[in-house]
Amino acid sequence: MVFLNPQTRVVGGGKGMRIEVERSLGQSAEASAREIRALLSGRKIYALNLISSPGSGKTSLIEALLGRYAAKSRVAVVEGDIETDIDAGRIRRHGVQVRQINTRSSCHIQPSQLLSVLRGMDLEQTRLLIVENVGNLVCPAEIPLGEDTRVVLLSVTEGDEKPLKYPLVFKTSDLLVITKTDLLPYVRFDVERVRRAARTANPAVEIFEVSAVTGAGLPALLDRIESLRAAKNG
Ligand SMILES: Nc1nc2c(ncn2[C@@H]2O[C@H](COP(=O)(O)OP(=O)(O)O)[C@@H](O)[C@H]2O)c(=O)[nH]1
Ligand SMILES: [Mg+2]
Repeated sequence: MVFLNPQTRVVGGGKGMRIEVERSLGQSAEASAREIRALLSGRKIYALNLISSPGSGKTSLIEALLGRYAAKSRVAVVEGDIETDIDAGRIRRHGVQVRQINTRSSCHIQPSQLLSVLRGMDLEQTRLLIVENVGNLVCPAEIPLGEDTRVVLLSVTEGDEKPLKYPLVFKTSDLLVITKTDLLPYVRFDVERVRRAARTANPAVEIFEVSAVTGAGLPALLDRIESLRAAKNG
């Protein structure tokens, strides 16, 4: 059986059959991202795209930030997972508007999926949109969703060489959040090595160290998100 990803089509037939990347669908992903950007700008919504491996602490970070966010009616969350609405259920408990996208065979949220979900949401009061992408350090980095700020998370249990092994996501992210710092005493993880590698990939990257368990570093991250949001939309 042949599985085709959504950006692939079969052209020709018989002996001459070949599989070709469908460029126009790639362009349509860009067009959807442009539409998302226009929709967000028109409504004065600032959007974060959270990217990391599965289990790095994306949902926990969103929950910890929501716990400190006074105006919950101003936040909306979109969860991306291959299957289940487990993460959306976790976020819903915090009293914010949330939608779940199940991507099934795709290792990242498609811009068209996000666009269609956003069109069905009540975004009247929303000023901050947090998108949790599918847990993957590779594919989501290749697909802009029209976000204002891309955030890559790396937990201290994943190894400090990851920025060297997966450079694209570190190169294209505006913020790097090193998570689970409460576990630093128990693992070999050289924070300075990660900082150096991340800055080599992207000299402008802003780096935060947080623990969703102890709350360390969360106020600084939240302040920065709020100042970036205000700088865009006032
Ligand atoms: N010790 C510790 N564990 C954490 C922290 N953040 C998340 N976790 C745990 O890491 C696991 C994965 O977290 P989750 O937020 O679901 O990660 P996601 O898959 O990236 O959304 C869960 O067992 C969390 O309880 C943290 O700051 N410290
Ligand atoms: Mg999650």
